[in-house]
Amino acid sequence: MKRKALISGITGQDGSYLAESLLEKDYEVHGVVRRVAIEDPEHRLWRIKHILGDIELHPASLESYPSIFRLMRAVQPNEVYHLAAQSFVSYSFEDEFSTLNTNINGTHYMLSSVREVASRARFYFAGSSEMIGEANVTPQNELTPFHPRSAYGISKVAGFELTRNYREAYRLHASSGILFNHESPRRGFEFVTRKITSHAAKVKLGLSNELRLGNLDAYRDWCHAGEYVRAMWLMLQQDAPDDYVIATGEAHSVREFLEIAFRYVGLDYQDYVVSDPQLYRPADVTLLRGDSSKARARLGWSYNRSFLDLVREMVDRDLEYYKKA
Ligand code: NDP
Ligand code: GDR
Repeated sequence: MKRKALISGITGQDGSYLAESLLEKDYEVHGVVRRVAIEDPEHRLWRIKHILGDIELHPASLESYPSIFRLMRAVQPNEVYHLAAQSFVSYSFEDEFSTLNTNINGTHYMLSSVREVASRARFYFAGSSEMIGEANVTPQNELTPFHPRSAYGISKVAGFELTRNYREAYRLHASSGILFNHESPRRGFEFVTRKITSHAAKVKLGLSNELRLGNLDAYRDWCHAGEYVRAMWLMLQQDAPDDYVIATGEAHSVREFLEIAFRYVGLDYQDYVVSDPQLYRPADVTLLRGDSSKARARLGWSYNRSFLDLVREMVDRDLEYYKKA
């Protein structure tokens, strides 16, 4: 019989890559989506348009325990990947309340439903390097103390602790990935990498002549999202649940990303970038660089794409996108 996976956040960047990868492994793939997504597939399902015939989507609300509970009971998944979240750190400063509600309660509802009606299912929680936040050591690993710098980071710490508590108290096979930044041509336009690559493409094509940005001196450990969904799956294939840092071990600044993207299309970013004080966060994270030795040793996880290739792939795809637009 096919193994069944249930993915929350299947319409997002990671959810779309994970769904593809599970289909390749011959899973029956189910996705939790907002009702509005089903009503507006053109805009809301663009990342999974090409696999819609192969997956089953279920409308449910992360804000409603009964809707998650009923879905879990009906699907009876073998594996649950809880990726849905208000994932934009900047927005969490504008609305702490909805970020905390969605990210903490949504995770709690998923865990509690698994415990009540699918307790043999294996559970993955999408933790983040934003839980580590302003670290006192570099590189950061599973033992680095958490010092989140936003409501988003705080909500992920709560989700991480809930997941650990369900593992310890109720013996759920529940694991968390502490994933560092990962990007791709499917990244949302609000995140800095896609904002940069889309503007590099637009400037090159004469569709824009300005890019407004905030802090260019933050360092992030950036990888391709396609590489990270494999790590999520590997975590759920282990006999025992655990928590793993997934990172490349390389950090680059926003400024370096910007320089490379603009240089790739033959331009100097300094001619187009405007510093916008509104885009600086009340508290930012200065330097994230992860140490994923544990994942390499225990999961056999490794990655094989370079930072330069990631930037170039994103710019290339944005050039194609805006040429067609
Ligand atoms: P995206 O922002 O691309 O996707 C988020 C997903 O969550 C979408 O499917 C979105 O649905 C869904 N969602 C958001 N709010 C709600 C809500 N209120 N109710 C139901 N669904 C909701 O994120 P990524 O794919 O990049 O990230 C996946 C997960 O991994 C997130 O939890 C994120 O916080 C975490 N993470 C991401 C990292 C990264 O670098 N990408 C690094 C570390 C952790 P809709 O399409 O309808 O809005
Ligand atoms: P991040 O990603 O906060 O690391 O969270 P983001 O791309 O939003 O910011 C990275 C860094 O760039 C700086 N920055 C800007 N950021 C945005 N979005 N827009 C700008 O104009 C801009 N100018 C400078 C930021 O200040 C920051 O330092 C991502 C998300 O995917 C989270 O869900 C995930 O948990 C973490 O990565 C790991």
